[in-house]
Amino acid sequence: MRRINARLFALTGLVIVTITVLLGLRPESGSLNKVQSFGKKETWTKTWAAINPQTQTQEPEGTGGKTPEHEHKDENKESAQRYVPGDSSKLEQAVHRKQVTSKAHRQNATLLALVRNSETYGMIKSIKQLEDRFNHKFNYDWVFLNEEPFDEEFINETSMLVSGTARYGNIPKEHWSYPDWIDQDVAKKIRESRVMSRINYGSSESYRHMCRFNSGFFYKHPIMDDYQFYWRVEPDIMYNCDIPEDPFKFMVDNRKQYGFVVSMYEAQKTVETLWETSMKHFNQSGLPPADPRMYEFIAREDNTYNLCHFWSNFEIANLDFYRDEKYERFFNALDWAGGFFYERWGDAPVHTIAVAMLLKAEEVHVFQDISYTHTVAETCPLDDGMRHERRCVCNPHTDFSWKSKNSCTPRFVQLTQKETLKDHDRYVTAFEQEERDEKLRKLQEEEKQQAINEQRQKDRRRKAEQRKAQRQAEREKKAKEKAQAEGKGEQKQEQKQEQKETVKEAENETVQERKNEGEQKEETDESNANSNEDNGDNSNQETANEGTDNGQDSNEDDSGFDEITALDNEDLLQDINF
Ligand SMILES: Nc1nc2c(ncn2[C@@H]2O[C@H](COP(=O)(O)OP(=O)(O)O)[C@@H](O)[C@H]2O)c(=O)[nH]1
Ligand SMILES: [Mg+2]
Repeated sequence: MRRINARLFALTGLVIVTITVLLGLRPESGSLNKVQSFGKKETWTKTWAAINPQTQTQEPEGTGGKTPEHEHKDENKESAQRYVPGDSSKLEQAVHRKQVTSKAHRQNATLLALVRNSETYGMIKSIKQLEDRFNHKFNYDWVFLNEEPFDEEFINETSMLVSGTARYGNIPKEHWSYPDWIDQDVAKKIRESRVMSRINYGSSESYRHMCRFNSGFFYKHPIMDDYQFYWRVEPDIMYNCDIPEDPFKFMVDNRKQYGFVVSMYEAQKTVETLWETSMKHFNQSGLPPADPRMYEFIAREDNTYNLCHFWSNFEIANLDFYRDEKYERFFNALDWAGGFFYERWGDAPVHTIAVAMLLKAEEVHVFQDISYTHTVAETCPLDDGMRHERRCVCNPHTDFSWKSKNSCTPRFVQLTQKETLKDHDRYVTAFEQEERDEKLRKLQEEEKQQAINEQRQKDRRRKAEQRKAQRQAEREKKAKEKAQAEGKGEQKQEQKQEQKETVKEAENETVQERKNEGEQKEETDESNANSNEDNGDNSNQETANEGTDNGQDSNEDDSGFDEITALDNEDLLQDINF
């Protein structure tokens, strides 16, 4: 009977989910993201009390608040959550035990990578970075997980580089497949839709399994039972500074549950109904935000999701946070809603919403002294002393955390600064000072360039005036001399001939003058180009701007030149007096 009930509810749920998803794909579905949700700051408790009764149990009757996933779990508790020792061995493919040489005291922690065989050489780059910068002093274990068996090449290449024991785990099928309530045809159609084709990984099936695994299963792998903290590592990442202190120890000593280095905004289209689903779950479970500051970190004024998330490709966290029933129920609610397959929910926003709802600000840490690079983002300490001391090879001017408009870290720091960041003021002050310096430098450069241009224009006008006066004097002198030499009774025909010659001469002069001006301009352009080159590679933008400025200047100069020569010709013709 219970089974029939469960199937019936699963079927009803499936219909609801399918309708929701299809609605979610319509353009006006943005409103779905707006939910009746928790209020903020001082008012959130009130709001919570007010809205809670209205949003009570919308889950199928008779489940006692449990989703079919819970039912499934109850029936197969052992297989779904934990593996009996006999089975565990199948999931640990290989172990390369290393002699621990470090005398440093280690925490109960491991470095963890979910990785494919095809990423072997990206993975060893990451291992080398972390070993050189950190782990050679501590010899923490490495755990590698894969839904396919690791090949010999992967095991050989990676085990050679790690200083701690290397463990290779296979992911059980149940953790990397479709739950039975997901309509795979619908999921496929969504993946193949135009909307998804425009989203990063929107059409990928394996990416969805990966995100679901990282959201609700990585901590359930039997190998992970041996540890309390993990540090997530991906292939092809970089650590650009030494890490002299043990971040695991920092987490333990300071009672931190979750640590990150980068936070940023998620693509809205990947999480159309994630917020709504999450808030509904927390409302129904009677779980208001544990800390209004953390809620505010991810919520807009109107209680919708602001899309901020901790970038989970780096995270150091306490596995007990995920093993807790509160997180487990949250994940089950999301999994039941189907958004890992019907949308493209990432594990990063899933972890972030859980952290922001269930932890206090004091339990979350931003590692600002770790310089980390992954694809589009690189963090770099702004403090010169720290960078030099830690032999950093990163550029503080392009630090993602404080320089990118896509970074949520300043928001996190503003909301939680005193508790989470001792030297916040120093970072912010340095950042603001740098911005001011940059503006001032640009302004001064513009002023200098303007003064140079004005002076050049003045010089050119002065020289043109001088030349004009000189020519006028010469013409007068010639005319006088001629008049004296030939007397008054000269033939008119001769006079005309002479006048023609004078005009020709004047024209030649004008051509010559244009040529001179052209040469001068070339010289100026050349000298500008040289001075741009002197500014170095970083000034591309400025160089482009300067180029435009020069273009304008030279146009102005040309028009000045034409004006002057036109004036000359007019004077000349008047002088000639046909
Ligand atoms: N074993 C396995 N690992 C995967 C798969 N897809 C992604 N990963 C791993 O999951 C992590 C995130 O994937 P990645 O492609 O880097 O996604 P991105 O960081 O969001 O661009 C990386 O450590 C990948 O190696 C997969 O299909 N199988
Ligand atoms: Mg990656």
